[in-house]
Amino acid sequence: MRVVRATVIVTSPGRNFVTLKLTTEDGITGLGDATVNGRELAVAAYLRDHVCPLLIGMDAHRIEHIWHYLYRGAYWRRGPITMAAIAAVDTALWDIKGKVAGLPVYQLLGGASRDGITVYGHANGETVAEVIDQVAGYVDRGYQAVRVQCAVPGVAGTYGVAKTPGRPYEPADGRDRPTETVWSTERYLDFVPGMIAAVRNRFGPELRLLHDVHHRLTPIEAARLGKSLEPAALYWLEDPTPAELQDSFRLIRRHTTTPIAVGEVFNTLWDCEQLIREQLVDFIRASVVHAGGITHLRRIFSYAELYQVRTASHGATDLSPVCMSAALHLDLAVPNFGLQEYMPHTPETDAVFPHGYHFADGYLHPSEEPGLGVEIDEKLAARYPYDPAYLPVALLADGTIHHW
Ligand code: EZ4
Ligand code: CO
Repeated sequence: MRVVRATVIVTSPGRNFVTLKLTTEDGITGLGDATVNGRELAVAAYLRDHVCPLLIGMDAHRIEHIWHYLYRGAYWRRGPITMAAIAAVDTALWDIKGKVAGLPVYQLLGGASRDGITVYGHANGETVAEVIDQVAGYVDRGYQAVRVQCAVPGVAGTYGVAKTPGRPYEPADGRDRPTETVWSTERYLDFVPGMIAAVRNRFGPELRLLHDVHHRLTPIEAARLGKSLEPAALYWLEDPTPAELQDSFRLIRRHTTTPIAVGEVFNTLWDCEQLIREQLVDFIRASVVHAGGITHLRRIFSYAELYQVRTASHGATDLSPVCMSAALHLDLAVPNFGLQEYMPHTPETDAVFPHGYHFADGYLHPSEEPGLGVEIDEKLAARYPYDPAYLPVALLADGTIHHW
């Protein structure tokens, strides 16, 4: 079953998405997400110029072989652009295999290990009262887990707080250059424990509460925060410190039992091998699009399972509905599923990517259609041309570049 066409579709129905579409000689199509927020055209070029020509004539059934052909065959390994491109090919091939088999992809991965995918929503308030209101809204809609972020008084443009209420907040909105936000570790560390304690007191012990630090702290500051949050019994504290230096997490572990989730920017198993093997994290946040597709993410999850590390795939709105569909099939199948991030896309995005996954009573359910159960409306996609956008940068008061 030869691949006869490989096309890259860049569309911006509210934000930019890069999608790979493969077509086989019998007219079967498969989709893969290749979006790297703020660097979209680099992946589009990597695919168009270097990968699509190689795929023509290849046997679409040889998923594992093609993965290694693109990984080993490039010589230059890893990195977000390479791995997002490989992910898109891999995801599209799983989609095709499912359609050929007449089965949803989770059936090809071993079948359902659970009845539905527990997801968490995002509460992002300007004030603690607003955060509590938003959490209450999620609880009313049946969510069992909520990530809580709140504007820190005196810190303009705190990560995770929407500029326009109700709009997805990852603000890849700097058109010519990144917008600049300020950061104060002192104000943040002073404010966050009280904010989270207030939410915990209001909602009781059962609701899973999460908080994302977005790599802003040093290891010892992260240790202090983890310790101060212990009474609130977080489900996880996310990205407490940058993970390039993995020994940092040994230091955090020495001081706190607050569970740690890391990995939304990871590209391969080699980015988290030590973190998992030394049990320095509790949840691994790698995603289908940024960690080499279903084939490689499954490998990461299997490795994590050996060490009782659970899955927690990144699912922000800069990952397209194609990635979300793929994530749900994997989430349903793996034994060590933990929790899936879920931010609904805008109606414009949903219209460009019609999909069968749906939310009911706190759970997401993948489509039962053969393959991934997501398509792309190319005519509609063409009405939303690429729109340059950058993620913000964060500066300290003296102008030093900090981690955003
Ligand atoms: O800032 O996806 O947990 N979610 C996150 C996201 C990231 C964006 C970056 O593109 O940290 O909101
Ligand atoms: Co995050």
